[in-house]
Amino acid sequence: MSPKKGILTLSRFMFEQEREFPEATGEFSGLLSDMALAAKVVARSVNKAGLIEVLGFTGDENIFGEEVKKLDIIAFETFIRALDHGGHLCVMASEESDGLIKIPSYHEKGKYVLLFDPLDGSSNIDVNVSIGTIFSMFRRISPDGNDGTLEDCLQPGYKQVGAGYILYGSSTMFVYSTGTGVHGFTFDPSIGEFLLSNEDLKIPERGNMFSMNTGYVNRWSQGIRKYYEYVTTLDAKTKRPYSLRYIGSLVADFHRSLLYGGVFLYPPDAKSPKGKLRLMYEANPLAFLVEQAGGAASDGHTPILQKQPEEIHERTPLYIGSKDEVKLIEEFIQGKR
Ligand code: AHM
Ligand code: MG
Repeated sequence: MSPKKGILTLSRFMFEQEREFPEATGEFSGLLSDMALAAKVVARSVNKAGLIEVLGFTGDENIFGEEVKKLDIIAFETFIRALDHGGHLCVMASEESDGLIKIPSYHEKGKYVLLFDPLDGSSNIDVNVSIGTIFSMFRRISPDGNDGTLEDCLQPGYKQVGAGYILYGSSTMFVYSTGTGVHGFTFDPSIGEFLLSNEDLKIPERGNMFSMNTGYVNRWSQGIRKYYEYVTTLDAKTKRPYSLRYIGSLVADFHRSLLYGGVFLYPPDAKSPKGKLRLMYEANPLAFLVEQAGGAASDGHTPILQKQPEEIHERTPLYIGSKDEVKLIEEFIQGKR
């Protein structure tokens, strides 16, 4: 944090950024503020996750006579409740919902589109390991005033006007970009505010950490296996072997790569020929952030942000992190090494 600026809350930071753009209407900051409010509510539930069994199982009633829901459903509903009435959005889509999520008829329709994964890292939810929310925002292309459409949602990643994630870890962080750098805020529960902790994050161009599920090695293509062999071979000059770090929560693995450099890989494999991760609300928003931070994201052949989506829940291979590492992986995949 810049010492000149002192303590800055997320809302104050957005306000100051907006002042630099006289044409800004404040609508976008309004949307991000709603997002931050939902993040606080979800963080509160995540912090109580271990008590779900104490207070009642899913589908049961807890001691207060309320139905106990799974955390990912709580997160999904919380984001919708925080975002559907602000007048900023015309439509939403999410990993938790098959079709488009409409804004109720009695609420005003805004000019933005939101795609989100409310609680990513499902295998870590019940075991007290970091999980996250990921979000992507576009400007609508359909006429103002009406419901948003599928075309509004299916825009290529380079058209995002904002993206970010919330990391529910040892502390809760809100990291976002609106195209003017990547900024990170850490939640201080004692005052209920996100405070600027990482201004204008830049990812190192190289890194000697890699992050992938090496348990699947026998399902990978030859190119990916060769890359794995490369990073585990001893060579002091290129700082090999690399260190393996894999949490199994995309937001947490990405966050570490952003701060320390290195690369996260989720390749296609014999079981998931298109990879596992979703283009619209996992790969695209993180690709937007990493490029803003000076890094790169690719599917092995094409930059993630250049991919033309065909469906909301489309999957993509993902290689994301330090620029030089992503380039190296592309060379292995394309048989140039
Ligand atoms: P989810 O949407 O069901 O939570 O799956 C996505 C998660 C990512 O957070 C993570 O990178 C990946 O799945 C881990 O998958 P795997 O267990 O196959 O390594
Ligand atoms: Mg997910």
